[in-house]
Amino acid sequence: MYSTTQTFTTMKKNNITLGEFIIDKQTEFQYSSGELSKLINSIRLAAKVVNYEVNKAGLVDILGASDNINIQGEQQQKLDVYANEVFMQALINREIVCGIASEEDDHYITIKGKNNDHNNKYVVLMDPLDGSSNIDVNVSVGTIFSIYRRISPEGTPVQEIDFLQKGSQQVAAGYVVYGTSTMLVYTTGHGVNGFTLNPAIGTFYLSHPNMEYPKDGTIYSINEGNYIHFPQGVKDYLKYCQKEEGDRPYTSRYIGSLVSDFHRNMIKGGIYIYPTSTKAPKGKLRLLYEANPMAFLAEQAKGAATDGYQRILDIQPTALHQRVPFFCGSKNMVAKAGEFMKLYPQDSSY
Ligand code: AHM
Ligand code: MG
Repeated sequence: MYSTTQTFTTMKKNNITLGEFIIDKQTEFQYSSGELSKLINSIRLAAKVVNYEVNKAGLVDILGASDNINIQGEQQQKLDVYANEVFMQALINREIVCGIASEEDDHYITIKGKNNDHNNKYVVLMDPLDGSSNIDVNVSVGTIFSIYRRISPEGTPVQEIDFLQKGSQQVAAGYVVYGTSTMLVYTTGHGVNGFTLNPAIGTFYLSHPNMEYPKDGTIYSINEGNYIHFPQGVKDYLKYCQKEEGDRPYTSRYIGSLVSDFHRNMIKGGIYIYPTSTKAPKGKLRLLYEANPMAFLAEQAKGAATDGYQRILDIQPTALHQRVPFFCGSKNMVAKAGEFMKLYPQDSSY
């Protein structure tokens, strides 16, 4: 039983809100004009709005597919469309970015600044609601975001090259997981911090400071239903995971929501793999909206992310909706999977 004083001390210690944290950390940014802080604040706001909607998804007529088909030919769920609009609006209204690219939209959009100019410095890339197959069935989904400084001259409209930067150029990235509790986890290149939403008052609190992957893990996350379509290196690695030796066999855990699988593996230690396959020769995940932000977070959390051969963050993007195979997780596990991959030539179709 805590005494009144103890309870008070404990609450005080844990009481840092995301808003306070953002202000505290503002000086860590290379160019500390406050714009990046405002940007993360607007993502915080949008996350709360989407969280509210996700949580009552079963109560209103919002479930089910909408009529739109996105650029990858996939049917968008209503909630995907809604989340896309909320994040877009939150960023557009604050007039702090010069452009946004979304997994749900075919093209990037150009945004003017406060004085109807093109002076804003940042671009945002996002997957507003990832894990769409889980929306209708009350399983965790997530939002993923990625932020870069533009490379085209300020004062001119944003260009495609601003979005096609290597992942290593990201200035911030993060995700929101709408799970048993809702968390916002992000990095600005100084480690990874996680904030849990108190839904009663709509405030995110710092609950997971300095998140780090265990160096090793015992969880592997992959859609094994695709096994026969996987490259031989992946098949061999899976057999290695299942072999009885040392701390193996590993446990298989696969939610089918990247954000949730990543989040669990970062906390417990594990590897997430979405490889190429004969069904999806380039993999399924998008380099810009999914792999790059998660890879930045993984490295900041002392984990690793590769395409099976090379570091994700070193890949030069060539198209907005480019796909990439993705191996992400505890450092030693990603390295081990890479050893198996390297025994076979890299698939030339990728
Ligand atoms: P989405 O952007 O259409 O939701 O697809 C990405 C999702 C990831 O969150 C998840 O890990 C993966 O697709 C699951 O794919 P699959 O159902 O093929 O295993
Ligand atoms: Mg997605």
